[in-house]
Amino acid sequence: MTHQLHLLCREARLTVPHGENLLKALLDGGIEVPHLCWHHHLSPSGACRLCLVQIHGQTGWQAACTLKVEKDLDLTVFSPELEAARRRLLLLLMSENRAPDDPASRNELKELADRYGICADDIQEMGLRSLHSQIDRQSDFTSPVLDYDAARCILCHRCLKACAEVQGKGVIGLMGRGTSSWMAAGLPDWLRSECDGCGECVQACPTGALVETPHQQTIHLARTEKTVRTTCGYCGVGCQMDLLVQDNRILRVNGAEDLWPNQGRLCVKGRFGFDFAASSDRLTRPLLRGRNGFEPISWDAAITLMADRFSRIRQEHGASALAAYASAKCSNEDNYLFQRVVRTAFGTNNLDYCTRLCHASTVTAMLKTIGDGAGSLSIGDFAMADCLLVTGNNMVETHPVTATFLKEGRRKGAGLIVIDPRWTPLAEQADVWLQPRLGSDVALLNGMIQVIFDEGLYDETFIRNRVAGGMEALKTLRETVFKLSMAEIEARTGVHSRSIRQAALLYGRARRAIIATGMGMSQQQTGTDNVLALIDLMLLCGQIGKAHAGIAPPRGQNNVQGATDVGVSPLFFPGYISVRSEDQRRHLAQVWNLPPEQIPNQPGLTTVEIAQAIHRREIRGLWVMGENPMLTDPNLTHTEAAFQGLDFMVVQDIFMTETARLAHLVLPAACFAEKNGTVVSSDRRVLRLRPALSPPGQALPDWQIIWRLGRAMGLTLPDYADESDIFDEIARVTPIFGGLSYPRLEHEGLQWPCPTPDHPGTPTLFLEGFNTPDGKARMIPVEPLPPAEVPDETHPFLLNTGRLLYQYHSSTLSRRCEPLNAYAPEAYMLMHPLDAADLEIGDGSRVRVTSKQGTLEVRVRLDEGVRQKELFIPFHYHESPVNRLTRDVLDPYSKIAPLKLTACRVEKVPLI
Ligand SMILES: Nc1nc2c(c(=O)[nH]1)N[C@H]1C(S)=C(S)[C@@H](COP(=O)(O)OP(=O)(O)OC[C@H]3O[C@@H](n4cnc5c(=O)[nH]c(N)nc54)[C@H](O)[C@@H]3O)O[C@H]1N2
Ligand SMILES: Nc1nc2c(c(=O)[nH]1)N[C@H]1C(S)=C(S)[C@@H](COP(=O)(O)OP(=O)(O)OC[C@H]3O[C@@H](n4cnc5c(=O)[nH]c(N)nc54)[C@H](O)[C@@H]3O)O[C@H]1N2
Ligand code: SF4
Ligand code: SF4
Ligand SMILES: [Mo]
Repeated sequence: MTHQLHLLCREARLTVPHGENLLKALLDGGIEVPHLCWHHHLSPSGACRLCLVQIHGQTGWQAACTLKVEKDLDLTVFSPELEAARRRLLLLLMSENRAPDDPASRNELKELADRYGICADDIQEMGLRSLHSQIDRQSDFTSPVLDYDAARCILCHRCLKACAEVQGKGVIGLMGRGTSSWMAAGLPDWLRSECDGCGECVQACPTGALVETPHQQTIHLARTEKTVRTTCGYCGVGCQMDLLVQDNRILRVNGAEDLWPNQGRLCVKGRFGFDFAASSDRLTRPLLRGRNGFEPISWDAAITLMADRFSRIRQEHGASALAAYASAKCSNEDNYLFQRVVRTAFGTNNLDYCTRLCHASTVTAMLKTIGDGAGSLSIGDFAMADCLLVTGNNMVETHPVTATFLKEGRRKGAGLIVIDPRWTPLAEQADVWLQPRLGSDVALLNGMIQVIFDEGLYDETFIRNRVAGGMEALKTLRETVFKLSMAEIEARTGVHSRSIRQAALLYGRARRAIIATGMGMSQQQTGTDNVLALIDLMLLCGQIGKAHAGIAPPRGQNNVQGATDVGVSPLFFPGYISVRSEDQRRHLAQVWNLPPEQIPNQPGLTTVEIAQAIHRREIRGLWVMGENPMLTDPNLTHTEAAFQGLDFMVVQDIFMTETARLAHLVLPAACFAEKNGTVVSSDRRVLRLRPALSPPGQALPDWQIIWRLGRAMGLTLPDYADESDIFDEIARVTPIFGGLSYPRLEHEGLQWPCPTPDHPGTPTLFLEGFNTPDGKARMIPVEPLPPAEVPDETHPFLLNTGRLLYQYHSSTLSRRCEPLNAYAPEAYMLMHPLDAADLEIGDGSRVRVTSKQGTLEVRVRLDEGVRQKELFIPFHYHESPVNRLTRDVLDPYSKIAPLKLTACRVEKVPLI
């Protein structure tokens, strides 16, 4: 239903949907109604009253932002009286504003004052200034990332609402009373509050009362060179952002309003984690390792050397003696060209990347059951579902912007189940937090499935219509899950059956439930089984194949989704087509202009298998683009020995990493902010990267390095004019990208599959059928295996590893950003206070942690959020390299390593 707004003052008419906010309707209709406290992402407060309107037939004036359009209205927005009232209100607000102009921040109040021709004398005449200067409103300059200057604050409440309503944090409150009140982040100050530094409040502030601390003194809006819209270079949420550039440096980042996937929201890394790009540590020239360390060489010499050495290894030992790691930090264009060159110049499918240590088991289980390994839904669905099950995923810290949508859903009443052996910030908000023993998820999930059977909560129609085998499959599942009694499940998981039941009922009774599954589930020796059990639960309850329901494995790196989409895989060509497909091999050969035989058609080795094959001297040459396995691969001592034995190793990175130090040749690449290209987010959205900076020194965009090598190794690669040419080639050989092109992605991303130029993209997968040959899903029942790693007398603890909000993987980027380090400067190990008491270890003391694989030292943090006899260490810190401890035995199906489960002992380090 729509209504008519008749603006008597303008002789204008607007047609407006029923229930629309009146101010928004007027603004959308091009009527420039003055306003300060209102923002279309926030609930209206009517605090500034500048948007006063007169509605005919009603007495008095009303703030348009507080009204909904529920019938046709005749109204006046501009009249001499209304304008005079606005001017008075502005004078009052200006009189509270005592700070000088700030060249670094936009000031909407000042802009309005200018519009109304208000000058300093006018304010003086009000006689209010002296009164306000006596009021004690407290500023706060303690946060590492923001300053609050009370003298600029007009109490519009936008920051408070942004923190509470958009980010779901509720850190900011109002202190004091009346005109002497001010905004504060808890007690005693911003630094020691719950604020996590996301900066949403800064972005919302209309007057510059809240500003970013970093670079505040340098930014000069009038001197800003450009603002560049691009995609965040950290995690797989894919936030759209505007980089403000001055003197070839990024000085500020804002979320791009009204675009998916983030709708203007950012987290602390996206907003404050950019200084690495300008770091003086950046690699600027190709470097060759000689007797006296690394020496600079020319690009031509570097490429010739690389081509010669890799070609020689291939001639002497065969194509399978070469291998390559691609990068989820690089664009689709980089990765596509990388796999093309590795397949055709190296001649091998020994081609993998960090996804193998990440969601490999999730993807394997999803491919087996529903035929597609990508998230089935869109990020906005987290705010639309009525039940959210988050398992093995610390979403608030690792996908912070996705978590804001989840919290929005929660505020609308969605149930929340969290499954994690360790406390996470989301556990606090959950209806049920199940805290199973590390590695006991199959038993736990089978317990939940038992409850669904007992209560008859399964979706028979869905099972009959959409699951292969129908009711027979249901029977098999029932037989399998009931093999263990609930008492045995309690004993294995350490979770009370009452909680298992509560969680199962919440999920089983939901109308639209979403599962988010993360590393706790996938990085296990039984990773594939874990996710199979989870999918059994989902299929049993029919919670996929409809809107606002399904499974979302929040993808990790900024382009981990895209890298496999475009063919970085030992198993798949671009578009998830098997390397054994002769049809696709022929099609690729035609596009790549070479004989089909030049494209290898046998599966290659995976990441950890490659390291193991290097150890056996079966692989002798390795090209690493944008990965740092010397901190991130399991069992580092083994990996290190392997890499040291290589005949030739090239590392292409933006910094001299732990891995680069072992290389023969190090190549300098451009970083995300210096690149043109595309990436794919967790929800299959193909998004643009745009260059904001020029690369330092001789550093080059990755694809150009790859192209040069390919040519030097004898390939006839096209003379791509730019990245969009490469993208067009990707679209030709990748059916799910078939309808995409740079012009279509210019404004906003599109979600694959998008097979034709007129296809609108696909927000929800499987509405019609699954990606299996018969369109039906497979239920694959699993029984819990006996744990492969059990604590014993010598190694009585189980170690869990993972992430912190402020650091990112091997921290090559995040530790070069001061604001992030200010929050998380050093490594620590979480240990239960009772375990610490047994070992007489105090909070903050240093300990040595030893597994069968290796040892490290770290400081202890006592924490009741871990179970007794379990430990947690983040893997971001090279001083305490967790992967010295972890194992490299593999899940047989996905080849993932059990990074979340290592038996260890803990000893006090004697004080010297
Ligand atoms: N700040 C930050 N954000 C990141 C990253 C980063 O390095 N820093 N990395 C990105 C990448 S690549 C990825 S893959 C994602 C990963 O994001 P997440 O999946 O959230 O990754 P983790 O923190 O490694 O592990 C998640 C949780 O699994 C739990 N867990 C451990 N063992 C078990 C178990 O046996 N069962 C269950 N149910 N849970 C268990 C851990 O306690 C932990 O809370 O994050 C991305 N985002
Ligand atoms: N113990 C333990 N180990 C883990 C995990 C865990 O939870 N626990 N998680 C695993 C997971 S999920 C993942 S994804 C992996 C991550 O493992 P990695 O991918 O090895 O981790 P990063 O530190 O992100 O490495 C990326 C590298 O790319 C470089 N880089 C950044 N941008 C560019 C660019 O544009 N071009 C080039 N050429 N280089 C660039 C960075 O400097 C950095 O050296 O770690 C895994 N290892
Ligand atoms: S920075 Fe983020 S968490 Fe901190 S007060 Fe502002 S909105 Fe809230
Ligand atoms: S949530 Fe991820 S993509 Fe978004 S700003 Fe944070 S790190 Fe960047
Ligand atoms: Mo990852």
